[in-house]
Amino acid sequence: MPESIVILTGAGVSAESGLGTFRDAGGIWDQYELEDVATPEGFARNPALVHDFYNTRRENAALARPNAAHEALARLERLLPGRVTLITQNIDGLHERAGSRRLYAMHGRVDRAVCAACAHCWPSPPQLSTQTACPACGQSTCRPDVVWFGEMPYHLDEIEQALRRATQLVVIGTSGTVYPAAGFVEVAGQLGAYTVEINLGRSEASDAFDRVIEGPASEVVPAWVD
Ligand code: BJW
Repeated sequence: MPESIVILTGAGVSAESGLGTFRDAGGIWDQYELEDVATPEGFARNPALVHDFYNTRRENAALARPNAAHEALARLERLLPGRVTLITQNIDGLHERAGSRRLYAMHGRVDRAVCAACAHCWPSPPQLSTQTACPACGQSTCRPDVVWFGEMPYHLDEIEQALRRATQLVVIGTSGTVYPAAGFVEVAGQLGAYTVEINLGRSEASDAFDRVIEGPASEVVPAWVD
């Protein structure tokens, strides 16, 4: 079977670019209630709060730079054409900016907006608000194009295909607590893939992996790639 490497990344891969993780001490969920800012119900209750939250994160993402881990993963894709698929839970766009192209952003992109009325999707202005009009239908029902709890992640069919083909699954910088991504190690492992976790420390999912490499992504990922 030809080698097919699937990589899943989470917030930890962007931590050394200065973007906060969610569940580490002092992380995003220590500052905000996730029910308020990352659910459709929270957005319905207080859209201004949710817009503020994502406007700040959009600005932080735009100011951030890809780090050595993002760059190494883009290099791996160029070294093994057609054999590397990157799945990210991150909305920050740093993998794309590092040069990754075979990429599925399963939780969306903070630099895109979507209209809740007509589903039109377009590059977000720096500040979205309850006044922003959809360029297609004119309604002021815009939201960031990200996936909240209770919503269906993007590209699940393509991701399932990639997991079925995978000979190796490498999971980098994610706590393994949010589904369906948290279940990918079981799916790929049951289908015979060799599974590797790269994380600062052990995660809730570590026991499910064939190999666990502990350390900062910006050091461990380039060492694993090269
Ligand atoms: C480093 C590092 C360094 C730090 N180097 N490492 C029970 C069973 C199954 C499912 C459910 C269930 N109950 C509820 C559900 C569904 C729910 C869910 O999973 N809930 C759980 C909390 C239990 N999931 C959903 O609702 C999803 N949709 C869904 O399931 O649809 C139905 C469906 C059915 C069947 C098939 C498929 C689908 C949608 C989930 C949407 C998540 N959205 C968020 C926010 C939106 C985007 C945004 O604002 O950014 O996505 S939540 C947040 O968590 C964000 C992240 O992408 C996601 C994962 O976080 P991540 O990346 O793992 O970050 P952290 O902070 O948790 O971890 C960071 C890690 O990095 C740590 O381990 C550190 O150690 C490490 N680290 N520095 C290396 N330098």
